Amino acid sequence: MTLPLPKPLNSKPILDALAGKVLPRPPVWLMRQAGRYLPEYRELRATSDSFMHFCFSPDLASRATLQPIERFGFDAAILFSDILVIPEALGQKVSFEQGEGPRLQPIGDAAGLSRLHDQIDLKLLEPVFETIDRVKGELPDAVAFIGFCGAPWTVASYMIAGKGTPDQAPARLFAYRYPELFEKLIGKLVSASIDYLVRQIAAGVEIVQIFDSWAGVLPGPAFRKWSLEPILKIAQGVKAKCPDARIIAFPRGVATHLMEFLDCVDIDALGLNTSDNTRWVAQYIQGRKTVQGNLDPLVLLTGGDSLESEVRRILYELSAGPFIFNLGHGILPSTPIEHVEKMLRVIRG
Ligand code: 1CP
Repeated sequence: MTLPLPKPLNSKPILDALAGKVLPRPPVWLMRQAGRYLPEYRELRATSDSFMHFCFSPDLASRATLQPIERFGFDAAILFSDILVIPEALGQKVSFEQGEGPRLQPIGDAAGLSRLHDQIDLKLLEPVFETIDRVKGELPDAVAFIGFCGAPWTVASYMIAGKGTPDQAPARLFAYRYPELFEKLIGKLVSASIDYLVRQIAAGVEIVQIFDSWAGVLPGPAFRKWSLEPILKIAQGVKAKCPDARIIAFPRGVATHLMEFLDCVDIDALGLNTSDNTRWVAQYIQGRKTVQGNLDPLVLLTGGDSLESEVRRILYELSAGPFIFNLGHGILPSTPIEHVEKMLRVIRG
């Protein structure tokens, strides 16, 4: 009888980087890597007239998840979905107007809040778990699978404004004026996010990323209460039920609060935003935590020599510590494919 050879600790470079290993070349994936800059995505998207329907179709969402892997061979796939499926599963209808972004019935007061379900309706999210199940059978061995949710503050900001805004003023006003009500909403989103992420992990993702895209608009005390603490609770809740799952947090634009965030929140990697100082990160953060980031999406869009020199600079400054190459925010829809190819050539050497 021949015994199977023992497997290496991790056959996936991203899991090694998340375990704190420094690799000869960093693994790479891109935020929003499945999306409108890909012609094959635009073609697939055109087969469905509603974005939410697309997200809730396991056939379409699984194909969209796999497209950037097939084209570029990234080191991770990210589930194709949206952070706003949580409000939908809490009973707040979400739609996407062509070219205008999300639309929800805004929550302005206690009555609006009381219309939400007490708990997330996981049955409604069954197609998302089905998408995960389909994708995991298709991924190459070395490619990791990332699930995600929006952090409570970012999701709440869309639930309150009913749409995207430049500075989340409606949610900030709501939180300052009605802190008890806001706390209820955040508490509901914390529980919903834990339940949702645990189910994603049970369905087959190995890593979850928590996007707090709007953390950077909050002053210190509000940042602690509405961004840091809820993410801390989600990380604890997920790790309590799924100790092997890996967590990446992306508290975007929080500048000097990063250190406090790391002191408090138990995560496996920190997502850097475009303006985070990579030399400071190398000196003060990478000794204790894997980082992910942070090429400016506008540099990727620009291409040419500035792309090459920025990719080289980031590699030079962050490759001595545990590191996953990514953008500092999502890829822009007008980014040329050749620029992504060029970026990968520079990273892969
Ligand atoms: O028709 C379309 O193609 C709509 C465009 C689109 C796409 C491709 C939206 C609408 N969402 C998505 C997918 C998506 N969204 C993914 C999975 C794909 C991937 O990453 O490859 C993820 C992780 C998200 C996350 C998301 N949605 C965030 C957090 C990350 C970030 O970019 O800050 C946020 C804030 C959203 C809300 C949202 N969804 C879509 C849009 C246009 C927006 C932003 C709205 C606004 O602020 O105006």
